[in-house]
Amino acid sequence: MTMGTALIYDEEMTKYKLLWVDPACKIEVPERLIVSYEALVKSGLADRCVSIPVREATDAEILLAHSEEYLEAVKKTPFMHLEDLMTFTRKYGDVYFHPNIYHCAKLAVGATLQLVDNVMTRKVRNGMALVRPPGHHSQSSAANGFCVFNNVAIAAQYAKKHHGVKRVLIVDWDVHHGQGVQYCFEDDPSVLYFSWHRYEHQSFWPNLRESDFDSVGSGKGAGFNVNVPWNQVGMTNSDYLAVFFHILLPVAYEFSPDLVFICAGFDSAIGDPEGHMCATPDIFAHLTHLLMNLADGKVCAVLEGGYNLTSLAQSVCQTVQTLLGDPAPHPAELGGPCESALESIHSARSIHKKYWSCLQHAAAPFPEEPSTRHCRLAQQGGSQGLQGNVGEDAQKEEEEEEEEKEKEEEEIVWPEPLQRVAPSLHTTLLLPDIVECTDGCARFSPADGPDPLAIARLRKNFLKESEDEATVTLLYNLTALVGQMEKNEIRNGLALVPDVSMAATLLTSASLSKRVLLVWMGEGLVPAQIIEDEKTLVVHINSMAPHEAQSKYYVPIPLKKGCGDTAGFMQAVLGLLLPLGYQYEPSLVLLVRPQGCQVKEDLWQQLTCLLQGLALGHTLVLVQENEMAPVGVTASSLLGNAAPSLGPLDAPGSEDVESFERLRLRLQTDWPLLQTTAPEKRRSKMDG
Ligand code: X5A
Ligand code: ZN
Repeated sequence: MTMGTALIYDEEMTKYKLLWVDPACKIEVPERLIVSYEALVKSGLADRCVSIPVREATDAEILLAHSEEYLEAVKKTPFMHLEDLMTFTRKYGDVYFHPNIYHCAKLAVGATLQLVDNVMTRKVRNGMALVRPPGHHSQSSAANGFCVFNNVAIAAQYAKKHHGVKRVLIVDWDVHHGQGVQYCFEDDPSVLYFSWHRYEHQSFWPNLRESDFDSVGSGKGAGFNVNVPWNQVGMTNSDYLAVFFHILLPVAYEFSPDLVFICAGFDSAIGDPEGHMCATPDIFAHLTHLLMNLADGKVCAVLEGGYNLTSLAQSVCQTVQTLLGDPAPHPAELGGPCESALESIHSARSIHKKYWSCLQHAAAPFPEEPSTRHCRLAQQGGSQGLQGNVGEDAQKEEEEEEEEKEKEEEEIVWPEPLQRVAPSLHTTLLLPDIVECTDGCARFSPADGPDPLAIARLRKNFLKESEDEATVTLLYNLTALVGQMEKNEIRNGLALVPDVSMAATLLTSASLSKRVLLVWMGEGLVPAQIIEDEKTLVVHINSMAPHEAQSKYYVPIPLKKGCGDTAGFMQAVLGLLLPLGYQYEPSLVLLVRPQGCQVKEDLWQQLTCLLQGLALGHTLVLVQENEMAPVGVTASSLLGNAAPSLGPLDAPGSEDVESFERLRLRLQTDWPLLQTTAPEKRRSKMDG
């Protein structure tokens, strides 16, 4: 298996720029690409990727998403002089042409197609194309928003046509609505388009009614267009994660794509002059990670926007480093989503509940008539047309205003993302001698050999006199393994133990780890000695007989049909376990598989893979010794191989979902990332 990460870039795409004054377009500069690529080189990430050359897209390829008239018109631009370029540009919104942009636009599409070819033929697992011009605003017959050809839309059509891809997911995390992509696939159920975007009740560019949450697609494509409009600026890491946990991921898993595109615009990051959002660059590591177990790991990230050069370069690095498989530090300040984000989440969930079984139990839409919320159209000066026909005074004034704005933006600072060091030991296995070690893993042995003092302490504090030498050694080794994880010398591990209860009790009792997220699988009881408190959050999946504790650190998740209920299981993992885990911020994840645990292999792999977004990837899997079957697949997941696709999901058992929702109600005050809806909105005019 040669499963690397592709990086597709060519300096040629830096060779066009704005040739006249246009405040709306001046942020789209060649440096965007230069700094992004340089940051990848400087950090050593570029070297770790498989570098793949760009090519020009053919006419036939461009015509997959554009009209012949439009292509023919753009073809003439390399021969135009300034005046004609300006005139041509004026036909479209917030875009500019340059004699070399047609060439670059063909390379941008070609780069994206190269990425698709290499991912689909498994030459690489995933990859990123660093391109200019961006694509998601361009339409069948129109350039728009710095975009000439719709790179991702063309690539999605191409993947269907040339690689037999049946279902494509496009995740557009750029801060603008990729209306061009929406239009292209509006009635197409084979392409699921998800976009969040700054909207502010239609007052933000491109000011389209159809960017709101109630544009769900049409005809056969109804339900396959998911818009999450942001009605305020300043959205944070929590807001982004909440949308992933409660809208995008459940829908994406139910859809089960064969290929995932990311319209990877980074104007949704802090410091961006367009977005005015507050999510930090490291959030893109987690957003990327959360998508990497869809479609067997086939993820193609394609650059769209991003106009703060510092934020952009950092965000690009975070994305690529995650595609490469490095662990990500915990995102800062996960306080929970804001009220406005919760309203958006609520609206999107309720309008989509009739299309997606995973949202069936979403609350009803807000009572107000949605149409009353679209009347505030912006006074967006200077965003249409060119500066040329504006009087000189007005132009000066605008420039001064712009300068002022820029000064304000300069003051936005945020800490540089932490270095992400991958421990030298990735996956260690603690296995009885007779069990063979999986390729790519190392058998664990304590760094400095067994420490007699520590062993004596272990005997005295934890064990009954009766325990045999082998048990003592094993338990000692487990503590040593966890110790090395805490020091970041080892990333993760798997231990086959004769008594998972004893091992889990030891590892949560000793003050080894600061905070343990204990995920207990199956119907058996969590050992009574394990105390749920701020040092141990217990999530028991498929607890049919939970104990009474109402602690915020004890979360019993029932599954009536057992762990064989794929849809119910994923609903619990995406909507409860992950938000809890992200908010809890563990330093270690203990995933316990006791005897007789019925969980299906592919679900177990999804769970193992997804949990590695937590605790810097420090996961220790404890498997009851006679359950030997899952060692190989667990090790593979721990090594960072993508979990296999689950296929389209059915509806989760409705009794289970009802108990999930009761659980959410009980826990969401303590764990705000669990919220899926805004606190009761104040009564409107009706009561005077
Ligand atoms: C790709 C992208 C933004 C256009 C903004 C125009 N375009 N006001 O981010
Ligand atoms: Zn954008």
